[in-house]
Amino acid sequence: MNIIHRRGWDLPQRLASPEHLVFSRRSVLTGASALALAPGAAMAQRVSDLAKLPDPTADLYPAKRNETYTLDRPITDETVNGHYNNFYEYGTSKDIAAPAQELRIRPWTVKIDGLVEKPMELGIDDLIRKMTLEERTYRHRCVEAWSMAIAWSGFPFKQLVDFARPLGSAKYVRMTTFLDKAMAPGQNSFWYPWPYIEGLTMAEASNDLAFLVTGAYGHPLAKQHGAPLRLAVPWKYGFKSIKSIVQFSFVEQRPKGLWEALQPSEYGFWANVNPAVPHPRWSQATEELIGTGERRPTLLFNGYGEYVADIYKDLQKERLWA
Ligand SMILES: Nc1nc2c(c(=O)[nH]1)N[C@H]1C(S)=C(S)[C@@H](COP(=O)(O)O)O[C@H]1N2
Ligand SMILES: [Mo]
Repeated sequence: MNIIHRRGWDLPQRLASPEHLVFSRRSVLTGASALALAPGAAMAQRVSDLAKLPDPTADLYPAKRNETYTLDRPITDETVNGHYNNFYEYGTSKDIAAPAQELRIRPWTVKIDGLVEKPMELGIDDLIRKMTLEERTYRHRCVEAWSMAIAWSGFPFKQLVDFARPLGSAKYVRMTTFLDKAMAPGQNSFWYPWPYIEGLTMAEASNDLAFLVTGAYGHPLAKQHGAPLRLAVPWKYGFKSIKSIVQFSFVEQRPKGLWEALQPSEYGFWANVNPAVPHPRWSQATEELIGTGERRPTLLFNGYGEYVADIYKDLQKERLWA
């Protein structure tokens, strides 16, 4: 047992979060960012107007379920799930569902560029209709030691890679979220140079499990889950799953994601799930199932090792575990 391990056990759950790390350091410096995050009455009005717009892809749901990916636990209740999100563009609490309704998801343009045969820009509805949607049930494990099970709809990341036709020199995919400080007040806070970015290696992105999500629970994605397009990589800690993506760049250099940029000692590039390697401030041995409170042992690669372990076999020198 190392020192880091023992230190982590002492912390109460409410302190065991990236959020705590960021905001305990910065909140002393500014009250302005907190103010900018408070939803007002005007926002509530606009929210209800926006909620009435029909989704142009609604006819594609529910998508046919791919039965390859089965669960060992019930799907997390949709309402519970929809009020337990991390989407700092709309606030740092878990319940950002109401302010996140300010996100405008049409028109929404997705750029595919970098080391590709031909850079492209296309509307989200175009992109979604070029792909084949399916439903998959996935378990997700947050670095904060809680987990959820979700029925996502979307398409394999591999379909997007094939569509993009990357050059042989491409080694990573760098994904970027929208940037609009008026629409997303959280982006006014200065603790990170927005927009949020995240990266995967080509091998990770092309793996069967890597999934680009457009819907959940049999309908188009709720905004707080990162509509209209987000990533789901269930063998990794949740913070790798970037939301509301506007750009996929195929690049040679390893991208530095938001959490890695903030605290590389705690949130590394790879961030695969491993119950035997504690976070510097807490154990990763077990997880709490959100919605039921049940605790279960956490599994290596979150139980998805048969799909992904091969990707990492020649990378022993890298820090693969968060
Ligand atoms: N754009 C954006 N993407 C993001 C985040 C964010 O704040 N902004 N939070 C990340 C974190 S820390 C987690 S754990 C997951 C949470 O996904 P969920 O809300 O669907 O559970 O989204 C990730 N993607
Ligand atoms: Mo997270």
